[in-house]
Amino acid sequence: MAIELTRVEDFALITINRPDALNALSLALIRDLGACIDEVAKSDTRALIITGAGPKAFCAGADIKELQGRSLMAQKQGGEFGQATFAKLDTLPMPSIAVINGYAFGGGMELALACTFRLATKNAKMGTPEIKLGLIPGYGGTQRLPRVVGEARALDMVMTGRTVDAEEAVRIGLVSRIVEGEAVAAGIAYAREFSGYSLLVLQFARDAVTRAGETPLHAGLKIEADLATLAFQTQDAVEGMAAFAEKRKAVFKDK
Ligand code: CO8
Repeated sequence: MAIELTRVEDFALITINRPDALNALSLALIRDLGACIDEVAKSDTRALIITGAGPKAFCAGADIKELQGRSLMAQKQGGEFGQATFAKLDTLPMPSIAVINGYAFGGGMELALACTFRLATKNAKMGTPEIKLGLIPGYGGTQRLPRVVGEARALDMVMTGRTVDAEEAVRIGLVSRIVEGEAVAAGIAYAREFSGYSLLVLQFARDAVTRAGETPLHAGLKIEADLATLAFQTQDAVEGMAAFAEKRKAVFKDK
């Protein structure tokens, strides 16, 4: 299979496994990726980690050879299908982490951008090189990239197609951290930093923050007030505050 879904401890792991083509995304692979994300959504795992097989690539983007010669209609449908598949990550009940372990170009960068968190190994190289092919990003990149790094940097990346290394990526906020060692182990170590918290409240936090990039301030403050009030009403909030008062570790139940 060009895509593998496994479980490691409390976490789901999706590995894009097509290293001969630098894990490029064929349509069939995107379909299988969507099915894997649906399965993860129904599981009791605490986070989803996505990474690429082999030593060179997270994912080198859409399969360029497959794109060649497609009809306009097929291309439009393919783009919308890719967008919809990656958008499943926006509403996944658990946080998602892209561990960018090498090249993340085009659709690969867009997949990483759709994840809640992005980590980069030292050798990671990222970018949106579609312009060099006479294309523009089509799996959400023109919309998610400016929300993550700002309009000026997004225009710079999209219109020059240049490559960003791990150091620059962390500096401009494209990734949260550079990680050492083996990619999956690094993803798990990061997931452990939040996996003991309430999944419900983690969702409220993610949703409130991600809305900030797309909502006028006053509407965003209303969303924050509503989600903060919802969080306050959870049993996990009762437990968290009681645990603080009683000087013990909170035990959250996602309720
Ligand atoms: N698609 C298909 N095959 C690929 C891709 C790709 N994106 N990337 C690499 N490969 C293949 C190569 O063809 C090669 O195969 P083969 O051995 O059969 O010739 C193999 O992977 C290894 O690649 P290289 O020999 O090129 O490896 P290098 O280490 O020399 O170079 C690079 C690595 C720099 C990553 C180089 O492979 C490269 O530039 N790849 C293309 C990157 C790119 O342009 N990505 C963007 C693709 S377009 C896209 O993602 C648009 C998404 C939105 C679509 C919207 C539809 C509406």
